[in-house]
Amino acid sequence: MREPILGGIAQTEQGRSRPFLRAGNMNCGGCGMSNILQLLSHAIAGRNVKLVIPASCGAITAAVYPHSAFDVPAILTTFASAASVATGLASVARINNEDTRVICLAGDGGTYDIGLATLSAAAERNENILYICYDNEIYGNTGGQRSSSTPAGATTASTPDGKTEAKKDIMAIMAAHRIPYAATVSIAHADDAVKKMRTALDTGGFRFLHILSPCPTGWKSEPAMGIELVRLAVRSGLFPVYEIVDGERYRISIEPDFSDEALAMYLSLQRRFRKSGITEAGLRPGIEKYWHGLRALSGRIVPARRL
Ligand SMILES: Cc1ncc(C[n+]2csc(CCOP(=O)(O)OP(=O)(O)O)c2C)c(N)n1
Ligand code: SF4
Repeated sequence: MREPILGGIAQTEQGRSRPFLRAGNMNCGGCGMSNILQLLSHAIAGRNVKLVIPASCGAITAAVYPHSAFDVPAILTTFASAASVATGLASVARINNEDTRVICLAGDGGTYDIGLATLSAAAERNENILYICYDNEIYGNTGGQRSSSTPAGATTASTPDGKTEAKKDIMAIMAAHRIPYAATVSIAHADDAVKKMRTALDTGGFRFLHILSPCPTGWKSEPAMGIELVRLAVRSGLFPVYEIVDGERYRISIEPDFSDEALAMYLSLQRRFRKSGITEAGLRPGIEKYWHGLRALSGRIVPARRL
């Protein structure tokens, strides 16, 4: 039996600690996706898992064949086929009566843009897959081009003056498929994150997790500030943390305080927002509009003073 080395620690059924993302992986220092994989280790805790990863930084994480930094079997796919390959693996597991969770791990480019057709098809068929989008808001692996998840105002390799279009609402798209479980996850709130990952692992049918994933390389931020950036995004209301059951029951998981100071700090700690000059005052109306919609969907009564 292999001894644990570095990386995420997973408790197996035998109580043995086991890393899910091992040392020797290729992620940049401070990569949010590494944090996600560490949290996933805690959630998996002995469950049998297979990973499907389309073209992305995640496809490089494992390092050079025949070595792998993942402690589970991982298949790398083209962008367009990830959800289809996962469908095949889930079908084989069902036919063989195997208790296996098939997890698709994809970036925002693979999710919001290039893989959207097969993602939608698998969600519509309610395939037994957990699809995790680690959203670094760029095509990170190819030098940081804009995706439809990049927020307005962010400078990328293909939007040198700052993107002008708003970020696509992927959660609304997934809710429209009426899948059993969808949630947004904050890596700055570990208990909530692991709880949601466990719910997603143990729910049948199609599940979707959307996780904001700091990318110091593309965001032009300090590697040590990733978790703090997510905390600021959640606190300011910029990244709402909530769950959607069956596409219609919305539950807000974490209440923001809508702090302008937190929003200003979020912007100032990333050089990608400098050139466009986007400010917290510029972002606030969009945040308010989103939260009004979210409150209405979650059936919460909105105090007059707050959103
Ligand atoms: C159809 C196709 N177009 C382009 C590429 C080149 N490519 C490989 S990884 C990548 C970026 C993926 O971005 P994202 O899905 O956001 O994941 P990240 O790299 O940020 O982890 C691109 C464009 C490709 N492999 N296939
Ligand atoms: S480019 Fe960004 S997402 Fe890719 S490994 Fe580096 S920090 Fe992580």
